Amino acid sequence: MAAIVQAMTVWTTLPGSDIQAGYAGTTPAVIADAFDGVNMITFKDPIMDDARNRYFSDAVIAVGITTSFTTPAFYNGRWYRPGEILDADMLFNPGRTFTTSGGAGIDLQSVATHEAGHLYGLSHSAVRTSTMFPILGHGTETASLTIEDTLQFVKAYPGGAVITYGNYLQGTIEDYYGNPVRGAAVFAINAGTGDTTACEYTLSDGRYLFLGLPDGSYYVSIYPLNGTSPIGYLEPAAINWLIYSWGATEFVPEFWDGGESAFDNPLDATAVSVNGGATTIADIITNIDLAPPTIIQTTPADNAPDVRADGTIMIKFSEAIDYSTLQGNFRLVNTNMRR
Ligand SMILES: [Ca+2]
Ligand SMILES: [Ca+2]
Ligand SMILES: [Ca+2]
Ligand SMILES: [Zn+2]
Repeated sequence: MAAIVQAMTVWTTLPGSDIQAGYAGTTPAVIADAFDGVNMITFKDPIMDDARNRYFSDAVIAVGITTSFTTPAFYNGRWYRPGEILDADMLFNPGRTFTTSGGAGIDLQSVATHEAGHLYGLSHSAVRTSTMFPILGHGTETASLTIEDTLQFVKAYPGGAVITYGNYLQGTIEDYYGNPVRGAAVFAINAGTGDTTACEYTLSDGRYLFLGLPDGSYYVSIYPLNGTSPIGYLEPAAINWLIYSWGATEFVPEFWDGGESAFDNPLDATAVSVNGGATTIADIITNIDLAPPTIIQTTPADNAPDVRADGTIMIKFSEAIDYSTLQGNFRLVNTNMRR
């Protein structure tokens, strides 16, 4: 109980945030109902029990599930705004072993702190050291919060002082044609240490906002959620429903530099100064991708004989491709016509 309570309150006691949460007691209910208005934390929900119904895989340690509507909705006697949370439940996998003492098992408070972030509405972060990174860190690493976690929470539940006096680092990510680049991961990298301090994702209009970054100099970089190693294998589905619904956007990763254009050197980086509650702007125009995708592997191999015309052909490219461009550019040649 102490570990769970600590996991819930480590967030709500963050300086600058304005939200209250409290323990309301135990319940005889077993099923975590997403619409019962009870924010339940359970180790017994049979839906998580791999041995019985395998609704969740063995790999799942716990889930934090929030219920909200995507459009304004009247429910249970009141209106809810889109995205407003009306129910939040935390379900631990009954098939896993947890510990609060460093013994055998998974550190309960570390898992609960991550899931508590979800209960408060936070998405997964692309900052690998953060508690909200989707993959559990070692030992008790995620029982405490990083600057990234703190910033995300305070931005979600800001006290008036943060809104009035906090640092703003913001901008728009657009392509060469002025179209917004949605769901791009934007990183604020400490120019002194090279460490990634924080991450945001661009909204549907291509805008991003870091609120309350500590004073300092930062590089701003963008990276697509393309499931590759530099982005921690993250894809839009791993972040949140909204970004997933927009789909992944492919673009060339780059830094903000003083002369931003669609043709700059993606490695040119200019640090921006963030301090004194001022608003710092860093707009990025994504670069025209001049490197075409190349074929790295085909199955069957090129020029392989006796390939079945109704078999599966697999082609692996060096990067994501526009599927429609394959039409008319791919054919099987029958070099050995026989009847
Ligand atoms: Ca519930
Ligand atoms: Ca640039
Ligand atoms: Ca550029
Ligand atoms: Zn998670």
